[in-house]
Amino acid sequence: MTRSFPSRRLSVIYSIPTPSDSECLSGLGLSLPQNQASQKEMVCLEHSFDEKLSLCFWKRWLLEILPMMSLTVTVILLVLYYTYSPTFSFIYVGGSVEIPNLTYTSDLMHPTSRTFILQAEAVQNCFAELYETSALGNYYLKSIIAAFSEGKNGLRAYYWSTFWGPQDIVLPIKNLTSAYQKQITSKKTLSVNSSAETFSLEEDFDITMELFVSDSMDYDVTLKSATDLFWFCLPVAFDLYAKPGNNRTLTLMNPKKSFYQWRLRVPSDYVVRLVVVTSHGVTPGSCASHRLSAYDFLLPLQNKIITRWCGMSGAWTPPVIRLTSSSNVMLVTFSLDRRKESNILKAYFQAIPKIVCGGRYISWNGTVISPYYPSYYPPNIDCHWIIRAPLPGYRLLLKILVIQVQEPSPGSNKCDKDWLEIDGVRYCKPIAEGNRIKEYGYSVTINFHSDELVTHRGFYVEFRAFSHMDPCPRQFKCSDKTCIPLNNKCDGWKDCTDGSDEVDCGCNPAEPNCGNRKCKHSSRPCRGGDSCEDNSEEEDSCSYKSCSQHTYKCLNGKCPIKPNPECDGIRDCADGSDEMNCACGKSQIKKTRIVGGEDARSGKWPWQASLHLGTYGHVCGASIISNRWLVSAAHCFQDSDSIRYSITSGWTAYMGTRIINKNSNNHIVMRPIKRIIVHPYYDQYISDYDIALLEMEAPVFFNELVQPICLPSSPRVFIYGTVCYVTGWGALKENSQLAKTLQEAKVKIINQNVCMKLYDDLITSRMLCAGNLNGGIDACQGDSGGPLACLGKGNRWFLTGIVSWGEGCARRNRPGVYTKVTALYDWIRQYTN
Ligand code: 4AZ
Repeated sequence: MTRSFPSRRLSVIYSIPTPSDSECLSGLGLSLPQNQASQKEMVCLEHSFDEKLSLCFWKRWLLEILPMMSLTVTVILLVLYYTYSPTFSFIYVGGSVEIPNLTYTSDLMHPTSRTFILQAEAVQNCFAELYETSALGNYYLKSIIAAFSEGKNGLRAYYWSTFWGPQDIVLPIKNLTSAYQKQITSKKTLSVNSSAETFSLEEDFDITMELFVSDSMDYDVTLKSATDLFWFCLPVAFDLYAKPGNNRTLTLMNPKKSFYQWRLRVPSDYVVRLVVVTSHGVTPGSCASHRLSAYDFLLPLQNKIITRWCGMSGAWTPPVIRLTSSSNVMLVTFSLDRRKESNILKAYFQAIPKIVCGGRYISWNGTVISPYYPSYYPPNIDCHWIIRAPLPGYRLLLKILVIQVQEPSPGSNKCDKDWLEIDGVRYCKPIAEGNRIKEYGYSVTINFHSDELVTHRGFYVEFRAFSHMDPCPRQFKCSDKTCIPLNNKCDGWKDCTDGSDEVDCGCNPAEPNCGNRKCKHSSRPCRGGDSCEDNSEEEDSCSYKSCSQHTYKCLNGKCPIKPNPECDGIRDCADGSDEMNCACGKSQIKKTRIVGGEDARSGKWPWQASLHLGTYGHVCGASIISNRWLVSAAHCFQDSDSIRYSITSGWTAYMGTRIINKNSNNHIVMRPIKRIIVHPYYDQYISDYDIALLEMEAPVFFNELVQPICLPSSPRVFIYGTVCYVTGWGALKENSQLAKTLQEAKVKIINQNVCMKLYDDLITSRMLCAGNLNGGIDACQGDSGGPLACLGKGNRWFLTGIVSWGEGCARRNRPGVYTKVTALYDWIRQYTN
């Protein structure tokens, strides 16, 4: 069937304007199903062959009479058409139907597969039969099945139906389609037989339909393909499926086309989580040239957008963003300006179990968060919580720490789209610091609603019970009347902003407390150096237990009972092997940022190296672990579009330096890098195994400013509260300049489970988190590869972590993530022993 249509008529809202001078328009004239593109080529060829034959026979007639006749007829038709016809335009509607009794198979994921084509034809014919025999039959053009997915009870098909008609048929189309839900249910079987397979819609199948309108931003390319008019400029489409536990990647590096789409699917009882790691080229700003959109559907429908980033290409990198769908599918579209360089998209998706939100809490304190926080909450969700104080007489205090939800419609003051509702009051806009805390009664009701469009990070609310007689029940009351968990009292860390949790800990100022409610007795040091009063220090130096992967093993094969026995100044192994190879980790200070840190004193961190690349200067940090080897982060050596970071030549390590680019110091040591060994399992998308070993061209000679740090062996444990410092010349704040003087910052090791929650399960067993959950102190850009050094019992520093990643720098609840050195000890030793 060949049809051509005037292309200049536009339509609104439900109809999609036909682009008039798109490059795709040239060559228009035939309309065939998307999956019959090759057939179209054949038709074109046959036409030109026929024309050649006809030319000989009808030459005169064709040249003289026919042009005159056809011109006259065309003019008459055009006059009649424009005089009498109402304004017609294309009307596209998209939706999905679920067909029970049919199962989704992997073949149905690929539009070019035979299974897909046959199954799609069966459903398309069903639509055609229904619409063509309806009152709107004259306007109906065709239906196209664009995709299939696993439905709740069968097969879900995603369709576009195209009409050509006046605007006033939009409403009837909607009504008709709703009516079809019932009609299709009682329809006769539609089957497609082929020699190999039979696809049929059962006689009593139950179809559920949804009717939507296409998203005008992404319609142009997607619909072009869907409606076949523009088959020759099909978007590049990827169909992906992730099983639970798998991460599937979506990557584009300097793409050659200008429109890409990914149809993401997971099993029907899961939802899709999309993690966008990098999207260079997509910045805040205009949507005209670049946009990255995610839809809660497999078609680009305007009322199914979860989120969209727009803009011009540039250096802006959004933080890692996580989005969640409300069902088992998501469509991601990336539209870009090919003329701009360095367009990059790095993302992956995974199947995550659907959560049931809401519940009842009876608790002294706790948190209520939006579903999947800090991932974007899914569209179309309602949650209901009831919180109650544990005892009568107590009231609840709620603090809204984060609220980022879809804001109301322009001009509306009411929260009419997404909202958090606490005791009947709706919140949907940012709240001023002073208005975040409110007192409620004995119990409080919290509701959360998200509509089907546009989602954000959501909300994070802390609650605690209190009474005026007992302001901090089961908690410690700081002098400024804030409450902190009892465990944080005298743990060696200032948790109250005024530090009142670390006074009255039974230690005098000269003997500061060292955690576990113990004091550091400088006057009565434990054997091997100043340390905390800890019975383990006084243990029988040669008591052993049975060995396991969690125990330290002496060279003689025995395993001391004592945790972390190596290099603590005490001979715990009878063969003394725990104290061999301990010429490391000693600070050599003679006299006496990172974000939120301070200038380091000269010689305090003698293992810190600065890695320079050619003329770029300082790029990453590293740690000296022996006279030939440095340890750094694998991500420092990943090539970019314009810079070959992976090539050894060009890299130089500077050691014994405190102020960058200042060569006045005689102790400064420079060594070219001879070999870069990136961990073979390094995963650039999630920064797993983010470690690299660098072999120096020539060995270094140690001096007071150049020393190796101790490597902690695999069984070593760094308990919460261990004193750790991160050091480097990285940015002093997010997106700002590098530091000139080496910065140091004291950070806390953060519990792995807590960090997993904060980072949405992105923390693997090769990572550890450290920082301050209140924000303000952290590593930052340029610190990567540098050391997180923790003090061991023998007053030696151990390389506990390697600066790897984190969301921004020094943000609240976004601690720094480090490569966990103990997890990779054997790999390091394999090369560097
Ligand atoms: C970086 O880009 C980087 N806040 C390093 C550390 C952190 C963030 C970014 C942690 O090198």
